[in-house]
Amino acid sequence: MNNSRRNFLRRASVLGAGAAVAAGSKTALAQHEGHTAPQPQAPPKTDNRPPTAEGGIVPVEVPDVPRLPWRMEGNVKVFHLVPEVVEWELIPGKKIIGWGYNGHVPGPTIEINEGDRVRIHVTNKLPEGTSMHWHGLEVPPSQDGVPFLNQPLIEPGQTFTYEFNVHQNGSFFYHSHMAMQEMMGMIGFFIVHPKRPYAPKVDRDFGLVLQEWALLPNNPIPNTLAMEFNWLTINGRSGPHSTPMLVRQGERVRIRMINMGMDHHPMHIHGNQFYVTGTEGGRVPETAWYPGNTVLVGVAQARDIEFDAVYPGDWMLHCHLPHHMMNQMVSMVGPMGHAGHGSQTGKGMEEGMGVVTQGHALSEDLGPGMGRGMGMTTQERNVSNAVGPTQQQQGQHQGHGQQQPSPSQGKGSEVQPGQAERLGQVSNPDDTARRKRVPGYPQDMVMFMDKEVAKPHTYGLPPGWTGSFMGMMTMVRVLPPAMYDEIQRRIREGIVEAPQGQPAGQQQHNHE
Ligand SMILES: [Cu+2]
Repeated sequence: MNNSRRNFLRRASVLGAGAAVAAGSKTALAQHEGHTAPQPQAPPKTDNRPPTAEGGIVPVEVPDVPRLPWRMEGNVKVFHLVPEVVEWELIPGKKIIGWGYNGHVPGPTIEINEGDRVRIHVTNKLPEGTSMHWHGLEVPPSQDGVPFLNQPLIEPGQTFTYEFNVHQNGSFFYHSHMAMQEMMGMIGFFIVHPKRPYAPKVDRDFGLVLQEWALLPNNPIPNTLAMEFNWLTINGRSGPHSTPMLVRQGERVRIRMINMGMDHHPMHIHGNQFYVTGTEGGRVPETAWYPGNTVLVGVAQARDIEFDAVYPGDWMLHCHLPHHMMNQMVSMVGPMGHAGHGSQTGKGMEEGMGVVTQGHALSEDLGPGMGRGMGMTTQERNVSNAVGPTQQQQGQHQGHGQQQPSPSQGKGSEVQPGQAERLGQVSNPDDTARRKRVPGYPQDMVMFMDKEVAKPHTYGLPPGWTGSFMGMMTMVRVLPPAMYDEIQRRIREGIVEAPQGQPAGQQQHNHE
């Protein structure tokens, strides 16, 4: 799997180099079969150049996702999609096995022009049947991809070919039309550039695919039945591993977002206002644009936003559902770390998200834990923030009650003993025992991965920046020209350095 993925990547990068295109490409080799005479001047037979680098339209950048190569056959753009099992990393060290296309989740980006005729061969390498739906595109019923309604299933090993004209423009996507396969990751962008550029023109055009995954500890295969999701990704990666979008200060930016999952995502950008300029139905007339800094990208929807990047800075762009702003959340964060009293966490992760075999879900036997047990503790603490300590707790902590100041709390504390616990005022962070008695503790945790996720694109970020990036989070870096050029140089030369210098707040701000 890794190997084929690497091969795909290598091929993609070779193709990206332009001239040397045909050399390593199977498709190209196949095309040359039967040709005996050398064709040194022959133009590349496959291509993944942006289709419309001229005419004021910029190619779409989908961070961490390649563009699907294509070749011309007559006047038809020909693509080849391969549904298959894919292994990849959400963040360094967190591997997952999903289903995608051509070695990627989400699948490679199809990018064409309005008016193109496309032919898309789909070779199914999955162990079960699949089919392709071109979401939002007005195609003949025979090409619409609903199995049994419009076509037979594409069985394992089979190739099915779709062909249609595209008369629309906008942010569309392709996906498997098998519901559970969608939740294994089977989606990709299908971007159609307009014949005439939208006004005003943008300088940068980005694409973000929003997905979610339910992953039990030590299990790399997404639980597609789940209704709760603990890993949230943009273009297949969770924060802080998502590659930042780089913008030169003053550029006009478009960001296209599509969502295929069980939840809607309110996508919020910091420090900027944008207009919503497009939906899954295409361009929104300018008279209907409305400003915002948060746009709800519902399931099966596309939303395009545009703004002028005039404020230099590193601006977060993230889903604002609190549970979508973290990684690896396993049920309730707080009680997990507590040994002691409360209801049972469940017998172990095997039972988690599975079938209840002993009594009902809230019974003594299983408790509301439903498999939260991870070996650290067998019971949960009382989790309600609305009530005071239980009788049991009060009994255990005699001497810490409101009426009886404890010796430890007498030292310079202005807060009444007991009261502090309720208010969450723990003056000494090392007083672990006391912290644990504060209702609701702990909630948020922080993890730093500066080195692990360092890329040329992260150059200049403050040490520790990764502590605030989790789940469905990325950022738009609006960079002064010199810094922008320096990072572009580092990308070209492959220079990767972990952050250096002062942590945030201890350096000079570069904006007013
Ligand atoms: Cu979300």
